[in-house]
Amino acid sequence: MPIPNPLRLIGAVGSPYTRKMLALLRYRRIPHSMIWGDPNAVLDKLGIAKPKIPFLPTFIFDNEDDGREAVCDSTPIIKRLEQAQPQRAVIPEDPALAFINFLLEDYGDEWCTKFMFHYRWHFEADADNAGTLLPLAHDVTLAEDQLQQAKAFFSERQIGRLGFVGSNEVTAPIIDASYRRLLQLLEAHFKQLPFLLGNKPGSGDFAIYGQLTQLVGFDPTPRAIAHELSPRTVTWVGLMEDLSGLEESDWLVLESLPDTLKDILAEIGRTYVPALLANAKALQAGEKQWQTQIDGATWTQQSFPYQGKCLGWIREEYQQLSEQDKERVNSLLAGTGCEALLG
Ligand SMILES: N[C@@H](CCC(=O)N[C@@H](CS)C(=O)NCC(=O)O)C(=O)O
Repeated sequence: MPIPNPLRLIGAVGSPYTRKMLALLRYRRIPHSMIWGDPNAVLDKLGIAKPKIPFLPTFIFDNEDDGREAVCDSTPIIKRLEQAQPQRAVIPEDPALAFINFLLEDYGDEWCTKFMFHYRWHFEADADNAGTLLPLAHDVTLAEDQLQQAKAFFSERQIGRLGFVGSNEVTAPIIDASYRRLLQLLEAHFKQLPFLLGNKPGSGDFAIYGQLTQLVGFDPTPRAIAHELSPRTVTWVGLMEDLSGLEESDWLVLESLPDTLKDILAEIGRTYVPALLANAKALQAGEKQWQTQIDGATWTQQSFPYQGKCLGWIREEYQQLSEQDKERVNSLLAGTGCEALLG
């Protein structure tokens, strides 16, 4: 099916996945129409059936029977857009490089979001900021008493969800250290290259960018840390927002990626990989909770079926590679800790 013109999406400024996709559409020059709002309300108004959980962002595509369908989940949507429009792709043609990009995208979506959610609701100053700004993003004219009501309702619900991402008193220092390391690694990387894999962005850049829009631009604690540790990342987040004018350029070949990218992969291996593996093991055993050593401390959190699927998708992507491409991936991942994902 061709991409509707314009492609409508419903989302919020305080939603990292909305920002990921909006920047991606701009870079890809896909005509779009951004609807700021609650997908439930907007879809009801448009008379379009709702997905099981209408996440932010929700996209509206055409379906086979001449109707409209509401679709969520940014990663498969990115693939769908690549198939429909090959120009200005965000998935590399080289399958081995595409696999590394996929891993970076998954890390951005699933691990960096822990930074985002943790800092937003763990400390009082951040929770106070988000509690006020998020309801206003739905309606900037909201009356003061309604704003206070919405703030109380929303903050309580979100703080209650901290456990879903594994944020608690024990994991707080691990999350903080992991965020700071990523910023330092990105600072070093951006001295070499303007994007993760070369001179143009891949979907992995957009995933990490999406989370960083919030960490750098919305929540005060992680914003101060980013400004302290990585001026290049802060600037990159500003640039990523609109790359519609970036000239067509290239990714590097996998074998010539700088060590700074390998260091980022080693960070993924140090934190996200043990979490993915422990989560999958718990799901298999039917356990509702898991705990494992991450970065020298004990991480405890609820099992999360979606991340079980993420591990399955990473393995599927790897299995689809030719033997030669597997070898190329293996040699890049050797010693990073990410190789534990593959088999
Ligand atoms: N895997 C999804 C995640 C999207 C997502 O989690 N969106 C959040 C907001 S940023 C959401 O809608 N959460 C449900 C809620 O807040 O009720 C994607 O990549 O699009």
